[in-house]
Amino acid sequence: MTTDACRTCPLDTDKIRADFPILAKTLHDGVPLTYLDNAATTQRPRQVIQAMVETYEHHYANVHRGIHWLSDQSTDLYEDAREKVRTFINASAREEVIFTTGTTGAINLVARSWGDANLGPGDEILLTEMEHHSNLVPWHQLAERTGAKVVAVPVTDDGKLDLESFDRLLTERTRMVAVTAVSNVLGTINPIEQIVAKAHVAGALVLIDGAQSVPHRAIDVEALGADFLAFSGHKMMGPSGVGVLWGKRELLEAMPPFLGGGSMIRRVRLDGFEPADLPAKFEAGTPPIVPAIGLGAAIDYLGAIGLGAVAQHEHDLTVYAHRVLGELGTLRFFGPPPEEKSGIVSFVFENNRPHAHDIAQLLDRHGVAVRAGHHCAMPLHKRFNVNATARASFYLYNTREEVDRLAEALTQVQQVFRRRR
Ligand code: C6P
Repeated sequence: MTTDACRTCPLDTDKIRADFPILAKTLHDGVPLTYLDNAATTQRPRQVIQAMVETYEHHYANVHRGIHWLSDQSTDLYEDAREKVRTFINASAREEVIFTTGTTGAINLVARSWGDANLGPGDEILLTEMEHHSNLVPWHQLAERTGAKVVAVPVTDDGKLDLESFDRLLTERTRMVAVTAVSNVLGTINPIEQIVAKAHVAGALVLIDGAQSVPHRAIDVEALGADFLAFSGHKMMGPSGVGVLWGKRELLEAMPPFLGGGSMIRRVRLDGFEPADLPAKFEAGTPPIVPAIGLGAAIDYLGAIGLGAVAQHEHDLTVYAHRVLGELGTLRFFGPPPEEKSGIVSFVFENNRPHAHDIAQLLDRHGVAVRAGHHCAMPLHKRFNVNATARASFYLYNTREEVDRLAEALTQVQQVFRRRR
């Protein structure tokens, strides 16, 4: 198998890879690490690691509490990070950017705060068959608490949303449409602009799960007009433990606080409390100070490279991966055609032998890291009649050589299993 030079890739992957110490790692017997598990979590460049080390070594204290200069420094850096997020997604105000623990934390915040206050029997939450459990379970829990109903838009055989069903299922009962911008299994890029427009005509709000899209393609929340957006720092080269909920100011202002504690109050009495203004109202307790600063550094890094170039690079790798893996002739792929999807390639061997978990384990011997399982999308796997898939997922530092290594390792996996039969 030979590697074609990527003609459309504007990214200098050699230069980028030099920023990521972990990518230079060799595993057992000097096998190089081929990290293709970026939909689960990405790696961090030195610039992000350094921003956090620098903070711990020189600027760290609790935020919004101290009167001392170290606390002022820490607070400034934390609030600078919020401003970087605001600019990155083009939100109109810093008050609309809430730091959470991740996508999961952000969606739970909306389901608990907005959901408990607004939904009741007869109301519907419209989501899709391709949702991650994080955009499914909080709505089920809300339905259990309030008597509202969860309704799901089906997925077509080629892994797209069935938009005719969406039109039919979106009714005057729909109060919230909760949809992922990009499927973490199929790589499907959903038409969120169209979904937002239709949902608003029907009088429903829209929450976009941006976990798999915000790190890879530019989003402009003002232009999109959605109501909420959730995403995670660790999927965009930031640290784990921090994520973002963006919400329209008037909605966030009307919502009751979710968690109670320090920082989220204006005044506390023994017989009650008054919540603080945004964004503090939704940031109870000591927030993820250094992770947020790390996320800000990741945004700087992404900004210097440009999300357009990142998306183009991943597109090239995805099309290339489908071509070379397709040459094996024995893989079943899931999702839309490679030209139409994000950098996620999920597959099984025909007849499911070897099983996805065995594939991942055997690939690991070749230093190739992929994920296998249901990827926290059980209903979607049921839809395609499999209980697990193997998944390769790309980011800006991946190369065609790494795709070749994956294909070569899969060829060997296939040979081992043929001999065993
Ligand atoms: N998907 C994957 O391997 P957290 O864990 O809160 O950072 O992100 C949750 C989440 C929500 N929505 C989508 C579409 C996701 O892909 C994820 C995380 C990882 O696919 C871990 S299960």
